[in-house]
Amino acid sequence: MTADAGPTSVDATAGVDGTGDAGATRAEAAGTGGPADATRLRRLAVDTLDANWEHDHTVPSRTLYPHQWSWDSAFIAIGLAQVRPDRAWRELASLFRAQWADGRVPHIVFNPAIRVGAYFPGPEMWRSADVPGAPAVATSGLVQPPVHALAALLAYRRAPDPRGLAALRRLYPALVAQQRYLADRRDVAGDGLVCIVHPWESGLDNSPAWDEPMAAVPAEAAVMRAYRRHDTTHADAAHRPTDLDYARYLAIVAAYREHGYADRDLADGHPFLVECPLFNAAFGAAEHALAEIAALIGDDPGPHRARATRITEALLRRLHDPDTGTFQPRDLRTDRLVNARTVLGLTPLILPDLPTRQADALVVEARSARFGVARRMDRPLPTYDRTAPDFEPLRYWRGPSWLNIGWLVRRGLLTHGHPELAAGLRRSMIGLVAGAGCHEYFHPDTGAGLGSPSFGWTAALVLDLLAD
Ligand code: 9WN
Repeated sequence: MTADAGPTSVDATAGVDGTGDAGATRAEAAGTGGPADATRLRRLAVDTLDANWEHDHTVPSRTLYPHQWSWDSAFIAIGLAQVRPDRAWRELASLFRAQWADGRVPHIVFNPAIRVGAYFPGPEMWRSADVPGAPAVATSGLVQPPVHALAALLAYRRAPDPRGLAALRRLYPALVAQQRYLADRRDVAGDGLVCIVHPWESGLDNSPAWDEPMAAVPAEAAVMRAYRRHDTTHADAAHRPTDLDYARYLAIVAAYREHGYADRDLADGHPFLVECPLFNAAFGAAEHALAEIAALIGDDPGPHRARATRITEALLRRLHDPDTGTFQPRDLRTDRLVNARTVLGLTPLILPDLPTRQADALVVEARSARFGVARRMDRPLPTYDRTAPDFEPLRYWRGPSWLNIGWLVRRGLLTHGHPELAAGLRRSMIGLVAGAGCHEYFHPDTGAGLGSPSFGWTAALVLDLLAD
């Protein structure tokens, strides 16, 4: 059981489905109906964001993740823009203050006021201060999916005032530098796609998508006896990555750190090199968003549009699996596509220039028994093929439902002309929060809340969904 401060769950029996839809699921019925329910949910979400606000950023969770995380801040800014626009811009500004000289936006920015040991692995493992070009504040050396340009654009659309425009103008060069880092330093295969060098960079840390590449990383679970994991004191160990996963995570961090976090020659020996469909879809979507931001601030959108086109073409060439019709990660160490069918494969739907044929195939995959997207969803969207024998309904990214992923898939469904499916997914996601509160993730069968009960992006994204 976790012990975050702030509001916990709402009464699952409160509120009825005012739409009169027969056959609504329990989660859907628990509060997606009348305006009173929406008000109650909004209150819960705002209270959660307020409780997690920490001087210039929002912590994902007070207990499990007490620092600033990169893609969390992006999702959180989207929700904050509606209720606390000033904080939305401060959230993004504080993250980008920690950008490295090479343009990388670190996946964790450590708050020096938090006691040593409150999160593992902490600054002592990353040792960013030893690296020329790292900021004064301690950070990790990894990145996360670049959803920030999209977040900045959407935040501005929610609060389109002169302060927002000024904030966009200030952020734009940093967002461009973030993309340039990824394009110039992380295109390990030279194919126009970004390579991630650690599963943490995907944001879906222990997804079955990484099982094949991770199996090749030499490590032993016993290594973890030398460390104290912090996550398992706040969350059930059965929900979290295993000790063997962590031993491998640390081995990959050590390899990258010893390489000075330099990206040259990675192909010669770095133990984990993967092209991820979600990361690269975000990379492409960022160029589409930058084109719109450029137009808003009087800059030239043309180069962004051209780059966006090239990224979509590269995704199609390198990560599209014609046998399944979906997108799969490519393990650069074997040059093979990974087999596991995870929700990562659906996320290129967020690209507006994905051709209709491939988009349609992704919609077929989304509607299949594997993922169950429907106008009336009887269960939440899982993160992994629920028909797979190794589907795990409780373990983190190996089955449970997460709001940021549902939010991205819904956005993709809207982009490609499936408003009814998008509406079904939206109802299902709002129902999850109505039934269980702003949890970190949810049981993919029952909708029960799992992980942290007061999680930042869940609160922010439910606000965004309610506003649509
Ligand atoms: C490692 C903060 C982060 C999210 C990731 C999620 C989890 C960290 C951890 O928490 O990862 O980065 O300690 O498990 O997997 O997506 O950004 O919420």
